Amino acid sequence: MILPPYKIKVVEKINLIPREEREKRIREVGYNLFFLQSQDIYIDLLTDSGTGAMSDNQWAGIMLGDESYAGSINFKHLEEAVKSIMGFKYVLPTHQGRGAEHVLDEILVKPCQVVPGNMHFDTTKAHIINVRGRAIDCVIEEAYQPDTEHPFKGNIDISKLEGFINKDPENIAYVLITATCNSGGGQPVSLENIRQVHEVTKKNNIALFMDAARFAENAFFIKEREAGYKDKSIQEIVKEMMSHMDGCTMSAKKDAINNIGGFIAINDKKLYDKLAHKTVLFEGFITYGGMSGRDMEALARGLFEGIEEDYLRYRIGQVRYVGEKLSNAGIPIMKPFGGHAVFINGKGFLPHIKQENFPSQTLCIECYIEGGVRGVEVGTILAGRDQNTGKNIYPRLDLMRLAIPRRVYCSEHLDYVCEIVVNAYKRREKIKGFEFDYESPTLRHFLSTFKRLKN
Ligand code: P71
Repeated sequence: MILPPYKIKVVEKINLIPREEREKRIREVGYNLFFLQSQDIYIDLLTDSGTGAMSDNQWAGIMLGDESYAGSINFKHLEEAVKSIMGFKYVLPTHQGRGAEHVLDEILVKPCQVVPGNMHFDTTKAHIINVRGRAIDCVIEEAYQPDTEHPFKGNIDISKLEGFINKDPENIAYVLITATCNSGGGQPVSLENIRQVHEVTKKNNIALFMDAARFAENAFFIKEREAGYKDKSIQEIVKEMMSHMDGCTMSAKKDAINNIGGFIAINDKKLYDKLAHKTVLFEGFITYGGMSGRDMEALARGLFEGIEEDYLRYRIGQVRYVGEKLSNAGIPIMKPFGGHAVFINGKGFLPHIKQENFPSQTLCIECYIEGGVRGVEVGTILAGRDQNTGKNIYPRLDLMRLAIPRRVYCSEHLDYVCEIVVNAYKRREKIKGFEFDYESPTLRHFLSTFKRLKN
């Protein structure tokens, strides 16, 4: 048994509303789980982003917020934390991860340029497209096979990457490694792969960045799974990962266990000056970037807590616990289990529902009705339409994600979640799919609504 390395000091009441009420609420919001009120949800596994429980140490830091417009001491603490943990020279704060993406892409991506990566997250891709670039996924083939066991399904396929680069090296804006790879199921990237990607980018004089939202969970997997890293500390592994990067973007709402925040960290002073200008324009002055002083203090402290090995072992252990329980009950899930979430294969769970009728969204709706559990679709709705043809994209992975917030739920909560999924599985043959009632034009999972099919 892995023991939790913390105890509970503050609690938040949760409540399970009756089934008829849940059926009514979800119908009223057009079967879009983003539109539910949080009081209508019992266990919320929509995201692990900004939903973690802060420590007493972080809350104490909140009281030390220095809200000066310029020169806040909390920014100094944030800068020191990033420098000491990741080893980069310059830090620019942003309001959250997509703020960092916006600032970086405004400078690095010219129209028609390409950003290859393992598998870009949807906001990352949307920001590349926003500046008229192209986001290309070069993840290894195993990433698309839900049942194949591979220790580093987030790895980049080096020959695919070289293929793109060799076509027109001048047209590559930069290469991005997302660690862990969220869209691929929270799967890690190995240090060997990071080194190989770096060799390719160095040879071609291309910048290499990391989307570091879950960098600490990635480092934990390297320690566990990669030869030669068993006896290294998480801190040492993180330093080695980042030593291959020109910089990173970070959504601090994940591995920094903060409720809001983000940053860009880089080594190059000239690039820093350009990015600083855009930061002021879009996010705020360079010593706050859209965060309050107290947020920056909690973030600086959370970064250190997020790389503690006993915390990571327990956290990733919780995800594994849910994964194993569901798998043992015969539920089709992505393997190996990710760092922050368990991904259920919607097409495998509801094989009678066509992909155009959103099997994974249907599964999310049914788990809410069954027990007030909220997950999120990472499938056809999220994938949207092709930029050129306007046709629906049918992704090879059509999944329901159960993201586990950090330090929030106990084993009993997780047992309950598994019970609810299994109950839905038992009545799966009677479950009907959905179609759009309103289709939102971009990032359509947020704002679209749905109708249930009659037959
Ligand atoms: C996640 C999120 C947040 C989210 C996004 C869309 C719908 C629901 C929840 C955000 C990420 C991420 C990676 C790898 C950048 C961002 C953007 N993930 N990179 O997984 O996972 O960061 O949310 O702070 O702007 O639930 P941001």
